[in-house]
Amino acid sequence: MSECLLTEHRGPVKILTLHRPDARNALNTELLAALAEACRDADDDPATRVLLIQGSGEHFAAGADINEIADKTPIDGLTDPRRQYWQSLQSLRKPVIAAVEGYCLGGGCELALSADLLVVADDARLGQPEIRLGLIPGAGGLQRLAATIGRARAMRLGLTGEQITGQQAFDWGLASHLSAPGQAGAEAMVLAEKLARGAPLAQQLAKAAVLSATDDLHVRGRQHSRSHFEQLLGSADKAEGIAAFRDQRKPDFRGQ
Ligand code: CO8
Repeated sequence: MSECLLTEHRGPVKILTLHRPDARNALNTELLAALAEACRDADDDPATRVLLIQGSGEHFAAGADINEIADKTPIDGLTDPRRQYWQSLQSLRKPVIAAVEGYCLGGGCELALSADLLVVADDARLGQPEIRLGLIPGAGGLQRLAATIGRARAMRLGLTGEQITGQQAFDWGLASHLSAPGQAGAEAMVLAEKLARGAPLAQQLAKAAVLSATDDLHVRGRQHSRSHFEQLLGSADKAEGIAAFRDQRKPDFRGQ
């Protein structure tokens, strides 16, 4: 098992903790692979009733690993296993809860939005900052935002890359539960234990019913986004966006 992911069974709840604290738990391929495998196993394991995903330390996840993205080209999209990992993470039958503290950005926000229930600390910071790197979210983040908080707010987050607080995410209907700072994991655990006492088959079908009205409608849009994300990997703007992030300066985008 990867050192990037901590796993723990607490009765019927499987807790998966993203663990790259030095990189704000950025989702590199190793971490995504481990997470996808652990989630698939938990989904197939009759002893597990609920999955809980959280970040170690003070943050959930600051997105895909920018150092990996820096070297990716559009052609990598043909061989990159991450597409499959995301697919696995987004097709689980059992209830998934995400507990969000601190930064929850980019692919980290897409992961949190893929969860069925989202517990956010009121001072958490959520957003899709990919646009500032000359990219777009590649795992369905903008479709989910549009379906959840509407066109205007999805445009605002997608085009500006600005962050919102956990309180705003809750007020906008993006998060299902709000906690005090530092309490998201504990509150998510209480929720997970409650769900674990529920009827598994009915939960599975209730989840499927909600997804049929939200996510399932956007499958084609998500595939487009993934392809468009991969296209942008070859742009000069992406190289400039990542260079600017590393140099801690403002990017000079040229539309190339
Ligand atoms: N990738 C890799 N390393 C990161 C990332 C990241 N996303 N975020 C932070 N780090 C690293 C920093 O480089 C730094 O490393 P070091 O100490 O070695 O210099 C360390 O974590 C701490 O970061 P900061 O010093 O910047 O910490 P701050 O507390 O000042 O700021 C922030 C934290 C606000 C999170 C800041 O680091 C930041 O803006 N990070 C980038 C956020 C971002 O742009 N995320 C989007 C990435 S692109 C993406 O997610 C595309 C998803 C596509 C998914 C589908 C395709 C598979």
